Amino acid sequence: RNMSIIGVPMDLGQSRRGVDMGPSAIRYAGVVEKLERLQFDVNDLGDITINRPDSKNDKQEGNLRNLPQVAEGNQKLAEMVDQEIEKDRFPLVLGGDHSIAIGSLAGISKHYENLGVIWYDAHGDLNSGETSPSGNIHGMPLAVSLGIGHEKLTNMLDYQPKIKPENIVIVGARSLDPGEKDLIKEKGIKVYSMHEIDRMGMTKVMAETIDYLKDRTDGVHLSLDFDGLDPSEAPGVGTPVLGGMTYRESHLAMEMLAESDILTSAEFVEVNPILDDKNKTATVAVGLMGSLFGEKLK
Ligand code: DIR
Ligand code: MN
Ligand code: MN
Ligand code: MN
Repeated sequence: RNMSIIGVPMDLGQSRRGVDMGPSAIRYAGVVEKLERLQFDVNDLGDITINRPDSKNDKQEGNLRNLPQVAEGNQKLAEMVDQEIEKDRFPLVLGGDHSIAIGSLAGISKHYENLGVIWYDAHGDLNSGETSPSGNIHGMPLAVSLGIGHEKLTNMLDYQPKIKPENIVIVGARSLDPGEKDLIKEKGIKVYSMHEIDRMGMTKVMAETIDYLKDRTDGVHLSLDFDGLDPSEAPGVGTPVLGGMTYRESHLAMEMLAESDILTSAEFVEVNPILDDKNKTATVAVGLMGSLFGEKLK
């Protein structure tokens, strides 16, 4: 199988420096070697250039920090992802903060009638300028992909919405803002919070997720935010939340996805080597990619 790696050194969707070095940290942890050992034809396309704002013009344009630069970076990513799918290559996107899901989904979703999305995250990322407590765009990409938010983001590649609410499954949520909870209710978005993971176990959560998406979608994107994992096992993240999914639960989830063979694209985001413990989080990332791409099956 053919795979293209795209690095996105984006840190403008949130407030802590260092997450722009996520792609380097994941490469350093051996992502290319791992995937080649799994018999992928890997093309590492390097990093997209992210232009930084020249002055401290924060929170311009309706509570959206760094909107022009975030939009520009995501536009480039969307075009690149689109091209790789066109060439029949599996896009593997390395973040960067989670705002880059805006570009990934814009590029991917053109190719599917009913794209499914698994949002593996402590957060819902369902805010807009109106509901966001922070003004950080990394808390908004799922809403943007539903067509909710600033039109510079929602209308990327000139179509919207990118995804339908019934094709989303959020896994691992434990920190949702009031506006996000309202939107989840209003749209009937499927959420397995930590409560359900504790009660049902990860096996049942993933089995249900896969069953649910298999029937209704024609492609599935995995968007994995490392703060979905417990900070004791993935400390290198900008917004850690206690009580997350374990290393083992996460491997199990990836292995079940590998067995199901439903994935058509993936992104791994929010690895921040500056906040990490000896590149532990990037190392976990490469381990999880091994499981996701069939290490156990080969
Ligand atoms: C919070 C944090 N809900 C916000 N979001 C994060 O700023 O909108 N998402 N950290 O991953
Ligand atoms: Mn195309
Ligand atoms: Mn996120
Ligand atoms: Mn998160």
